[in-house]
Amino acid sequence: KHKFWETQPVGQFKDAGDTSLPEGPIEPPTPLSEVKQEPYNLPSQYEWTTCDMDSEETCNEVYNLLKNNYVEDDENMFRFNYSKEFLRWALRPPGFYRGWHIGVRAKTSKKLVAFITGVPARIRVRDEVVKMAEINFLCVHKKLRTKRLAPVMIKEVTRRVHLENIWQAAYTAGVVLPTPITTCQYWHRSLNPKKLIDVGFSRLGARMTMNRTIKLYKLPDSPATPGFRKMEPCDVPAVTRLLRNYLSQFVVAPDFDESDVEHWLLPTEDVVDSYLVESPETHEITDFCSFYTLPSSILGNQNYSSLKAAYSYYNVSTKTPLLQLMNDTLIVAKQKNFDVFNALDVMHNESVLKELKFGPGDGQLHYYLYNYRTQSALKPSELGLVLL
Ligand code: YNC
Ligand code: MG
Repeated sequence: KHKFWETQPVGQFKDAGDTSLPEGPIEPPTPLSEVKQEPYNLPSQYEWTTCDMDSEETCNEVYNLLKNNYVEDDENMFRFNYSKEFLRWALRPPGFYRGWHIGVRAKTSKKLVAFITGVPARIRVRDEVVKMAEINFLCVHKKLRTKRLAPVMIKEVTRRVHLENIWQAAYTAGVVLPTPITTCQYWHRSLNPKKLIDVGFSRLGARMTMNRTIKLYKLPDSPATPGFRKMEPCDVPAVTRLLRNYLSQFVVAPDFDESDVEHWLLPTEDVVDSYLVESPETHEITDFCSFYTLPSSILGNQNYSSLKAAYSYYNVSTKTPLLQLMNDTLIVAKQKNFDVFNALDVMHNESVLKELKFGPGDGQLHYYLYNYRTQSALKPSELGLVLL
């Protein structure tokens, strides 16, 4: 059934529920001298290219490939439209490897036709901090689908990760592969219900009018929590402490240091937004929330071409109840003109989603580890990792 994935060191469906298998690496590392030194072979019309995301021209090519060929919803109404600034942020974290930004070009036209990326991360699984690659942006041009190009790209990124002496990876996908560590659901909170209904993202509820719907989703003009403010560079040490302490309770979570927090969580315009609560009395930083900006193209609508979506990222509540913190997050997202706020049922999110008027989406997001077995599947609430 999975001709490629059956050959890979991932949890296999036939082993599901076998508790005799130990948690940890499925295969041991091999000596670096035994890692294949040459790239895998592509069909003869194509060639490998390393995509330099510092180059405006290359970044444009990647942007356009993804804009036209990346992930769509099941009904092909929307397609992710990651911005160039977002791609630069996502692909250039501390210690990134340029060689992990892998493209495929047509040899004659030099047109970019496929892409896959990795970035380095330290991810903790229970008590073990493991160096991993986070794999993302796997994309094959629509005209080249189902030709088994994806397995070659996955093998090539794996080879380049191995050359850096890294043997594990984390990734998410909307499709079921062998074998998810957990399966999460997206929830959506309407901020601009009229537009969402007009473009077919949501439907008017039973016995609801447009005016009642608009009223239902109305939010206050400004956040309610005293001391709620945007994160600044001087907050990096305090936010790192707060976040590290919070993430320590989850089975799988990133092991963030200050340079990671600076990169992943300091606000970057139209890419990532972070807010915190600074106690007006003690000036202690007690709570934190963040979201990233990922618009979708609206395919074939007369009136609208883009859906402005915010995605919940990392949130920490120690003093302000999570419900109030997330409500303030919705308020700033509304102020910034987002149409919808999305969140997965990871960490403690599930406990507040319904009350905040999120509705469950269709389509699930499966989380995977490469060459690392977990004893059993996790609950989404045991997962402390958000991938982009
Ligand atoms: C997928 N999303 O099952 P089997 S998510 C992984 N992730 O293999 P072909 C996938 N594998 O089942 P196509 C996958 N989708 O026969 C399909 N596959 O064993 C597997 N879509 O290859 C599939 N982006 O080339 C099958 O299929 C084999 O032409 C079939 O290409 C697939 O970024 C794709 O959804 C997804 O652009 C490129 O459909 C194409 O259809 C496409 O014949 C729209 O491939 C965009 C889209 C995926 C977003 C993502 C995470 C990717 C993770 C990849 C795995 C990483 C492993 C770890 C590597 C480092 C290890 C170290 C150390
Ligand atoms: Mg293909």
